[in-house]
Amino acid sequence: MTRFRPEFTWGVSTSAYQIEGATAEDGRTPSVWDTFCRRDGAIADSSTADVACDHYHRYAEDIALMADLGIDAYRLSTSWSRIIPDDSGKPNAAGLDFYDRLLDSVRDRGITPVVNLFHWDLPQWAQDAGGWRNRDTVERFAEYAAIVADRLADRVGNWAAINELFEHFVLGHVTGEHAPGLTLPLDEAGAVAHHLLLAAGHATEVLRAHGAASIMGINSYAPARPASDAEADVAMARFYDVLQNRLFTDPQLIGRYPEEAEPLVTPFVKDGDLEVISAPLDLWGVNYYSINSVRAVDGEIPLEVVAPQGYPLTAFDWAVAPEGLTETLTTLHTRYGEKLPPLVVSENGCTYHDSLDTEGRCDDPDRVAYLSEHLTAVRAAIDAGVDVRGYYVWSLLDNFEWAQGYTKRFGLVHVDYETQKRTPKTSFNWLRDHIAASR
Ligand code: IFM
Repeated sequence: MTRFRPEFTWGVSTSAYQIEGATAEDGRTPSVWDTFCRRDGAIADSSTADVACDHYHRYAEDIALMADLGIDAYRLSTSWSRIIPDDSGKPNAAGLDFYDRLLDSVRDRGITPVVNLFHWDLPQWAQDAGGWRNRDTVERFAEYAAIVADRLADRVGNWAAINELFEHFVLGHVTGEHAPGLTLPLDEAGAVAHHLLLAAGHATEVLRAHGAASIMGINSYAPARPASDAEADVAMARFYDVLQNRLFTDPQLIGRYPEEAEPLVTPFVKDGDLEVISAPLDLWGVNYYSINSVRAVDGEIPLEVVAPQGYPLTAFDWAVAPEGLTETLTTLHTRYGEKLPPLVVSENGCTYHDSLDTEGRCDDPDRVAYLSEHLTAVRAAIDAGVDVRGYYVWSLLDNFEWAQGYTKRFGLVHVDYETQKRTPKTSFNWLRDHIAASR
């Protein structure tokens, strides 16, 4: 068993759109994902998240599972269009009431809520006004942050503004694989990147003004390896490394864009923006799943990310490479030095073809191995001098995995989407014992 200090934070992460369901209840209006799901061919199994895990109605059962798991903290996201259903900016009382009940229930179980304000579900009304290409969306986001903070700040242990800016930027606005499904040329998409960062910075100011106890940034990281020794592959791997691992992190932590990315974003930067973007944070969240292999290709997008050779793969064809987590944590530590806040692994997990056996059990030994190896990788980084304060599994429940619909299961708990029955997997019991033993 990998040992951690008793004050190490154990948690799970989820997001509103992936689990809540109730997309048309109590005044919520569509987000870009509700619209995108209705586009032909957008979602692998043509599903929607209209019901998802029905967490909106079953949250008490899900929080009971968290309590059984023995976690310290629960990272969730709030749905912007549930809280602000239209462009009048007027808050929806029923939407806020839901998060009130949710946070109270989390607290009642002795678990600290970690609230993330944006996990990719932009209200459709904001998209109709230009979405993240439009600088005004930054102001709308700050207004939303103020409304949420006003209502919930007294119960939130730790805040985040935006989850995984890189994925939302690239999948949603460059490759079009995610909502809002745009395929903008990189230089136009630069506006999206800059406005996401600016929105996170403004929201941080707003949260501070509301007395937020602790705020973290969250990005996803993956070491980028060239697919071959060919010069073009090496150059593209280097460029992809800048896009994923530095484009969003450099401005947040050191207040400037990486030189290689300046042509993309400079046209959109105004005086004072970088000061807002680099507002000090208390923690830095690292979402880690895998390493990437990158090769150069001809085409508008001159690179392709492929599964690295020689590694076991998850059901997503992502390489199981725990050493990449140690590398990510130690690289952040050396690259940003004293500018780097203490780290938490804010997402880590895997998807396999999990199913129930005839006895109704869900045995997932591959996930147990994955989690165990990645915890050892975190420990290795700590032993190398990196300040890592916590580890959150993605995710508590099997859920709506974006463009993959329900075909990918990331949960510690199996969800039967027909009946909504929750069945803790072997990995759930393994992690519960692991957490208990490390207290
Ligand atoms: O499900 C996603 C989550 O929404 C963001 N990080 C990666 C997870 C797995 O793909």
